[in-house]
Amino acid sequence: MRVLLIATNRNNRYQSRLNAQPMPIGLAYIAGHLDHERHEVKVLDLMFSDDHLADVEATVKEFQPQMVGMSVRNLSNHSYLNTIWALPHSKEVIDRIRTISDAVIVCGGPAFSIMPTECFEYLGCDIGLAGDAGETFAALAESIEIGEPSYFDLPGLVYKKDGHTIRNEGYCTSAFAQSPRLEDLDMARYNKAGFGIGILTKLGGFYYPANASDAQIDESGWRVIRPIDEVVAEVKSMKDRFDMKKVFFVDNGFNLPLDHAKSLCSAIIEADINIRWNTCLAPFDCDTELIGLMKDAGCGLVMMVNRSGNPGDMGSMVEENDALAEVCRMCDEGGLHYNLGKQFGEPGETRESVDNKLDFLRSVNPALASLRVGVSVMPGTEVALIAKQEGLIKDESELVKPTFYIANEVKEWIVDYLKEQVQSEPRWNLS
Ligand code: B12
Repeated sequence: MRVLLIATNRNNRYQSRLNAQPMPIGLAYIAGHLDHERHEVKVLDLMFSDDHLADVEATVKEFQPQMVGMSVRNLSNHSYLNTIWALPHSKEVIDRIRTISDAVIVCGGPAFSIMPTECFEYLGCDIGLAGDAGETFAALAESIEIGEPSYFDLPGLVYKKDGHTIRNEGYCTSAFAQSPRLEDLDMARYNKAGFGIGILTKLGGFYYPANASDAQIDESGWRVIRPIDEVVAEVKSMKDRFDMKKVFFVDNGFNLPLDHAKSLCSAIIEADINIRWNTCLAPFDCDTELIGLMKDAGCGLVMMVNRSGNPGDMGSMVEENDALAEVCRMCDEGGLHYNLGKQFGEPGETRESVDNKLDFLRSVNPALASLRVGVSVMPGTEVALIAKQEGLIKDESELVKPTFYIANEVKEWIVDYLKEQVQSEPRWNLS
């Protein structure tokens, strides 16, 4: 069967400022799990297209796919000041394919998996798969090829039956036993794209998607945790194959658990790979030994995941800030650059808590501080619940569109105030 895989992401920024074109690693895993002896597979990545819809049309006309797999990465850019909703762009792609092809269109990806039913209905695809879908997409391709309708019981599947959208319980899960297939991507360009080419190390189930059921997370609390020797071997092989200078260890908390992080750094140092890398650091449970090892192993920059505590409860905010300040101090002393994110306008926010956050940012020394106006509300979160109670949304399904929560107490002045504050701080970015 002819299978066309499309990476639809065209966002090229992180926090609306830094150059970031993340290689579509999820789609590469999907391609890596397909049986290439059995199927003819083509990959179309829209990231660098000048005219993406024309490229879609030309590829579909020429390749005549019978099945199309589309990766939907971002719901939006989550910026209040310059909001870009990403889903309409994926919908446009589907609409264009429909005008020239009867292929079965299957959507998945990080954004899709956060709101599978809503994305399915908005996008108008034929099938959706929520979760890590390497093996499941491959199984679906086999079933579709032989015309077998038995796939309707797959976990995480979304489809239409008698005019109604049905979403099967759970999520697709993957053992990540196959490597991502990178040869169809423009690796030379991704090599220069900022942040580094993604290499999966581990992902925490607690963060993705916000409302994930336990089915997607194993007993250790991780969605994926790859063996250290496998990660090191992949870095080596990617460096040899693509002359890679920089990678991004895909992980929401590289330092968790601490022993694992130290072992990975030591293995990288021992293997003498000599590569620069970036990653995400959880702002707690860290020590100076790890920071030293990270630096020695080639780490250039860490992104700190935002955890503000509860602005309505000064105690919890001070606690979070103390833990974060401690990690920042370790990074400053160890010479490790870090980016920090802070949200303003959370539930309970007041003038005092805003000033407290600003004082905190002035007390540390990040390479870039991302100040974000409002909370971009995600389903299944506490803010979503409050947004509903306060009438900002009627139902969480509305969150398929960008929705920002800004506490009433600061709403009137927060944008002007923050704009004024960032003017004197060149390394602060407001979005
Ligand atoms: C690492 C990361 C980054 C790094 C990327 C670095 C790099 N070089 O790759 C950086 C820091 C740059 C980044 C930036 C941003 N990110 Co980010 N990022 C992540 C993170 C932690 C991991 C993504 C990843 O690589 N996963 C590993 C791969 C293997 O998994 P995957 O992509 O999900 O693919 C699997 C499934 O989704 C599925 N799948 C994928 N494609 C397809 C296709 C089909 C057909 C099917 C069936 C299935 C399928 O199967 C895959 C294999 O298992 C996720 C959160 C998370 N824990 O997942 C957020 C996440 C993807 N990011 C997100 C966002 C919002 C952003 C930003 C917009 C933030 C901002 N304010 O600027 C930017 C956008 C950047 C851009 N230009 O697009 C959101 C996207 C969804 C949303 N809420 O809108 C996520 C999900 C976080 C969240 N929970 O909100 N990010």
